[in-house]
Amino acid sequence: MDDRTGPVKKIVDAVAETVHDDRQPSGRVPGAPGSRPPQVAEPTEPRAPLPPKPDQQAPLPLSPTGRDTGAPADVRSQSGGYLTTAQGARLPDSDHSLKAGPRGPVLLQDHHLREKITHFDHERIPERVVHARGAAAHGVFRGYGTASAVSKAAFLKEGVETPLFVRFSTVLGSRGSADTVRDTRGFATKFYTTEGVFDLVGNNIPVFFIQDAIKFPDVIHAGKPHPDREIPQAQSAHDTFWDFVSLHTEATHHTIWNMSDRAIPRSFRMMEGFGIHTFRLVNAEGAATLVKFHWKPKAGVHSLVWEEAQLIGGMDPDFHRRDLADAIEAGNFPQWELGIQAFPDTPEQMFQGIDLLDPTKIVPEELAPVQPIGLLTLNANPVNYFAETEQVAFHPGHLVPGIDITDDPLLAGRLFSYLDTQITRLGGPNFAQIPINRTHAPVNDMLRDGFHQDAVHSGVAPYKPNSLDGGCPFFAGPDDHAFVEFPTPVAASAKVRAAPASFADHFSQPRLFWLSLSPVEREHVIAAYTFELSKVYEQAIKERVLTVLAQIDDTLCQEVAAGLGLPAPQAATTGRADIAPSPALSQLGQRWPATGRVLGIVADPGSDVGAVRGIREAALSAGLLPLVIAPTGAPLSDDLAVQRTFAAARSVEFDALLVAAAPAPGADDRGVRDAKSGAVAANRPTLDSRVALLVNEAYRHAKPIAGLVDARALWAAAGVDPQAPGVFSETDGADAVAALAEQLGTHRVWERFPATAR
Ligand code: HDE
Repeated sequence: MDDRTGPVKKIVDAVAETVHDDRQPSGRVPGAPGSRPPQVAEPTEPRAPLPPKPDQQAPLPLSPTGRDTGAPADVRSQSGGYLTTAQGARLPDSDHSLKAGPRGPVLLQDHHLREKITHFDHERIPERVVHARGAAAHGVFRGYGTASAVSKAAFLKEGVETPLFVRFSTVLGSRGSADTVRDTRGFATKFYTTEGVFDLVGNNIPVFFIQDAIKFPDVIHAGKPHPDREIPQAQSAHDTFWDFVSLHTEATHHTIWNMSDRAIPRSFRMMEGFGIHTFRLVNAEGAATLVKFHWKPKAGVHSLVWEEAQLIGGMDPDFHRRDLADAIEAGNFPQWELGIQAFPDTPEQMFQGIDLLDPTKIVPEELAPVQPIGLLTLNANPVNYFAETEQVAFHPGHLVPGIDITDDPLLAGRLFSYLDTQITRLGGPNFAQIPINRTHAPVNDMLRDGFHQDAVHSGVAPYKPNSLDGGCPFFAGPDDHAFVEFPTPVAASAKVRAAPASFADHFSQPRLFWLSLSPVEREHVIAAYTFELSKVYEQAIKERVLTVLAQIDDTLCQEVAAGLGLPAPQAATTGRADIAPSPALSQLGQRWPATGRVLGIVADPGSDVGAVRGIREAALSAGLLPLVIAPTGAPLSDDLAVQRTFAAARSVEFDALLVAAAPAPGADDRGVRDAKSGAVAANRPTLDSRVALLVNEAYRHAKPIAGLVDARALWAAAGVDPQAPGVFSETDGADAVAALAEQLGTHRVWERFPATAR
């Protein structure tokens, strides 16, 4: 079978064209709401609907049964220049109900009113019971061929390009909650392969809270808001969460990851992804290999600091989805390598003493290196959030030949849950026919009828065996790309409700994680536990969590206890395993490209416009996204627009700052107008206090900052030590940009605030 035929080839080519297409005129700021700017006056002439923006892509116009329709890409969008009813009848007015005279009453015969209101009444569908808040993008996966020895999956072959759709999410919050809460992130990928859809439904943390799916309702009920007052939203910092995880200690490993910087990512683009469960790959010869899947971001793994995450929650609750969409619109396509850790498929399903069926355990990369098998590029934003991001339906049971499951008891429950939940969420059993869910492989499934049936099946014999339809459809053999379950031997046993003995170790891997972190990262873990437990009301729960922490590490336990003002329980050192750290678990210690990072350039009307223009250009050539921050929105010159005003800007939006001027207080730099105008203004009446706050925050958040000569007056007002690491005083704008870009390779300047001895 040709790996790239029909619709798949079409979308891959389209995607390849967009990858190489310079859609983003250099220097354009992402975020335009439409493909053409509006005019000031209300338009008077009808015209056809505008096309999507160049960075956007709709699901391919395939038939519900996977056929290439040859239709234009926007075939499903609205058409015509006149307002119509749902039946296509043109309407003369949609501003007034039909009334018996201008003063009423309103007439029941107003079919347009009834249609409009009835449809509106039913616009919402149930949000996902978990992972309700998400953002997604289209992209392409290119196989390296390196997995072909272990898997016969067609999409993993060398050079094969497969369209895909990725949805990132938080777990606990409702659909409207903030992006930057402390939580696990979902990382779900739908590959539209030639052999059917393959869904890799993973998270950004490599372990899970529970070992058995039967506990999922428990952990989620504990993490969701309290059922009486429905607070707190999208957070684990409350009694029920800590009550559960301190009693059900298999949650300890996932919990310590949640208390680490991993739970407050800087961007979806800067997260690792993990399949968590061990999967079973099967090659062309029928041999099996156990594997764990990893996504490694090309941009590196970076996080926010907690104060930033909290500020952003209020300032820009859409921070992560905006970041993803903006990056794609600006042509900074996020990329991840897919990799596998491979293990022999032995009857014990253990690797170096680690139970591969236990989803609360990792295998350190130092023991089993992650081997790259392909590259994911996200290169197009969805055209419509509801149609695509909301309606996409993932399912770990969407597998293709060459990728099979193991007996991980957590995975077993998921294989039931995901199909079941879509029936409520998407209103019936035909959700696979929704455009974003349509497979790109031919479908002849004999599933019939049901709500929202979009296919028009022909023939009279949707049953097997039949003769009326010539016995069709036929069963496929392995040589015809059939998905044949791997004949895993099942050990003779008795029915039990029990876990294997190896699942009982709940603390050695949380300790492994703790020991593998750098001192700065450990400080953050201590702070996170202390913060969360300070929000817990019941003393007994805090004390119980401390007994769990005592099993992980003495310093961790003692520091958190000190922060809570409680005595640290006796350390439980007996049985604490002698553990070698895994450096791969730390986010620090490597350099990464700075592409796509946001640079704030502070300027004012008195700034040397040529210098600011030079800074912008240098930043764009370094792959950064430069945003000019000035007292008002008035352009600094004809060709130098302002993207942020002092009143609207906050440091959390920027990865680095370049201060090109020391602006005098703006007309609105008054506490009565803007509370950000604080005490600094009184001390330094010649400087705008919002800019001082901007710089001070960036400094505290360990971000690189640079100042040109004129700007240095700001350092003292902003509480910046000019000698501190990552503070650059340059005379030349391009040099300043180069220094900042270089420093962004390690993301933050932690050397500015050395961690105490841990
Ligand atoms: Fe999920 N999970 N999950 N989960 N999960 C859902 O499916 C469930 C688990 C994950 O962007 C739901 O369509 C059970 C592990 C992601 O649409 C639901 C168990 C991992 C997403 C469901 C787990 C995940 C979901 C809710 C315990 C990482 C979002 C709506 C056995 C490997 C996908 C939906 C998206 C979504 C059930 C555990 C990841 C209810 C029962 C482990 C990324 O079916």
